Amino acid sequence: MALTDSSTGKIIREYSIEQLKDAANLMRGYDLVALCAAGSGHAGGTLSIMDIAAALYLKVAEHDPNHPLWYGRDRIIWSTGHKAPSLYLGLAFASFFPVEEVMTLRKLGSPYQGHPHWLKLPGVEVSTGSLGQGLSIAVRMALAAKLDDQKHKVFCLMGDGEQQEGQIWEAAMEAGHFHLDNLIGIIDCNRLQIDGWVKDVMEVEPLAAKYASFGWNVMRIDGHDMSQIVDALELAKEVVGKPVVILADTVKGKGVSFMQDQAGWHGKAPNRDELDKALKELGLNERIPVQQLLDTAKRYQAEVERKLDSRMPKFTRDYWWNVGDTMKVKMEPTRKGFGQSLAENGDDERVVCLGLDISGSITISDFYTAKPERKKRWISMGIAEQSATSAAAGLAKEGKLPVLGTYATFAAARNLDQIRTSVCYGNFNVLIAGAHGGVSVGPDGATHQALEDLFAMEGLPNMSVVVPCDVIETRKATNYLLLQYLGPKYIRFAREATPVVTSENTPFVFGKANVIRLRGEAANFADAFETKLASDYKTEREDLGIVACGPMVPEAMRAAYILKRDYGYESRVLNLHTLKPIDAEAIIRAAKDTGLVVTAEEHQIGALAWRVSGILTESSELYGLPVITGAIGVKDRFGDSGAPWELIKEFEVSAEHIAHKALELLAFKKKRAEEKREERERLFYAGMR
Ligand SMILES: Cc1ncc(C[n+]2csc(CCOP(=O)(O)OP(=O)(O)O)c2C)c(N)n1
Repeated sequence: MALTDSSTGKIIREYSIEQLKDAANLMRGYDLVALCAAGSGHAGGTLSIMDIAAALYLKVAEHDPNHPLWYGRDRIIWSTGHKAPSLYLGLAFASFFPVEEVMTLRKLGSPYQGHPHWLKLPGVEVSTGSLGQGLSIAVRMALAAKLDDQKHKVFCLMGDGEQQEGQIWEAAMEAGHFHLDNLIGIIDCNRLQIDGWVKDVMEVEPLAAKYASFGWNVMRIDGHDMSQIVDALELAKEVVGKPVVILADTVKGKGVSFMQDQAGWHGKAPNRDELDKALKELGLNERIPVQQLLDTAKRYQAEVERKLDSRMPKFTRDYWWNVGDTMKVKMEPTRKGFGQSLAENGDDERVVCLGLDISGSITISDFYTAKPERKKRWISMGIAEQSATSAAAGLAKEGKLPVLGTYATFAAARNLDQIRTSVCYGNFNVLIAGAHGGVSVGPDGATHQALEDLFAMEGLPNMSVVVPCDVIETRKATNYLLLQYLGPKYIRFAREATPVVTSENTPFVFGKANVIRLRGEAANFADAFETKLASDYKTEREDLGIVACGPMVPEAMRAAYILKRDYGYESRVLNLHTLKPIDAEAIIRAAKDTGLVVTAEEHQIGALAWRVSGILTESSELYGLPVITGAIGVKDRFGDSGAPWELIKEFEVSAEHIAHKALELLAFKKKRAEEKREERERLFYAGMR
């Protein structure tokens, strides 16, 4: 069967093998145009899985583009979420929506998110992106079909690197246990993952023997031979009494010579030249209206920017980073500081680093890059955050100083119970790096944006939490946590280039906040400010305090600049780089001295705001004193694809939003002071009478 009209049962379009091959080739071309327009994404894996996507969406799966939720449809679970464009193109070619729309891929507000989101796009069955979860969902959907006596099939697409996730094997065991013959797993065996060859990162083979031992029927095919793909899928539908897994041998980057078998093309998009070259190789340069498609993407993007800018709070001039002639700032990725520290301190024989298949990107591999002899203290774990966390506890128990890191959401949420029980309860000396924190992974979208990690990390007994504000502070914080601090520790930093606002001389004392004060304009933004340890700072009777951590520190500084230049207000910016243990004294003093505190966090509101309010409400020094508070942060919503700086605007966490909130509260503070003065006068005159 294939594309079906669900009301009549008639086939909408029948594809021949030749037509499927051609469709897959065209889909590869559109994929590369969409990635080029997005400026990011995953070329390698989308190309390797495209023949399977074409066979499934155009020929094998029974579904109806006009009724995406038709109950009798086959379900396709896209567990390998980063290959979302192949899924989108499968649906587009099956006429669920026009292919031109896919060109808005990875842009703010687009239904074509970096990772698939079923609530945004008809035809997408479930939301994925955190690897290893799809098969469990598919198992339950297959069981649900059995419960309801339904005949439809559930397909689940996975990667071979993805097989390293332990959850896959729980699901594999369940499917075998329940004899789910309506479940068909397909593994895109392109033999590569991010850190290199799967066999070197963490061997998963022999997959056939493993699945067979869990009671699955196993088929192995050439994943680029269209006849073999279609035959295997059709055959799989006929198997009785067992789930089926199709191991499809593929080539990452298939079809484009310079992308084939190259790990470097895993998470990369072609530029315009590379796109033209690739399309030529695919024989598509005459068949795809490239410029027209890129223009569609450009128009969408222009509208995104126009809308965002129209919603921004306005001031006397544009204060955005590096727009003016003065107050220029240097930008550098915060993550580099982490790698620099590991490179500097890695000679200590106790240091052991654990790789989680994102090593270059988060800079943890800098530990051994210049010193290959350290490789013996490098443990590649594969995509296995839970096991790696408990493994780190084991290393710490034996006197090592283990470091592990990945996307903050997989470093602090995927493995939360392991952090809680293996690491924190045992009070082990494990350094966990929540890399690519907050909105800094932009176009990857909600599944990859850690906006909740700090809640859990702060809430764990024994855990210390540091959120440095720039590349230099990240290096200093890592130095301290790695070699001097004993116990469970979490450091969170960003992926993107962010403003460098500290220097070698800026104090960094674990657990102690810094006060940052604007001292006038300067050619360089950082030079316009003076920074002192909060405990060394004497009040200057400022109008407000802005308490910030991480990338919100530079934003808070810029807000202080806006408030001073446009309104004459003085702000005391507190850089609260250590969230736990928190510098309560610095917060209480800021509240007492100014009477107005705004918190700023690149996180769901609360990791910082609620801790600060907790301190303010509990402090006996503040009993009876009026303190006005406001909070800037993400307002209880999931993330979205978009450029990181766009997301700063979208989530309303920019300096402009901090300044706007501060002005609202300052007006309130002024009004209250006015009312108090009038009350005092009234009482005075009443006393005279
Ligand atoms: C739980 C989780 N950990 C890490 C990642 C980051 N990540 C995205 S793709 C990828 C490699 C996947 O390898 P594989 O399954 O072989 O896919 P392919 O190489 O075919 O793209 C990783 C580690 C993720 N998305 N989810």
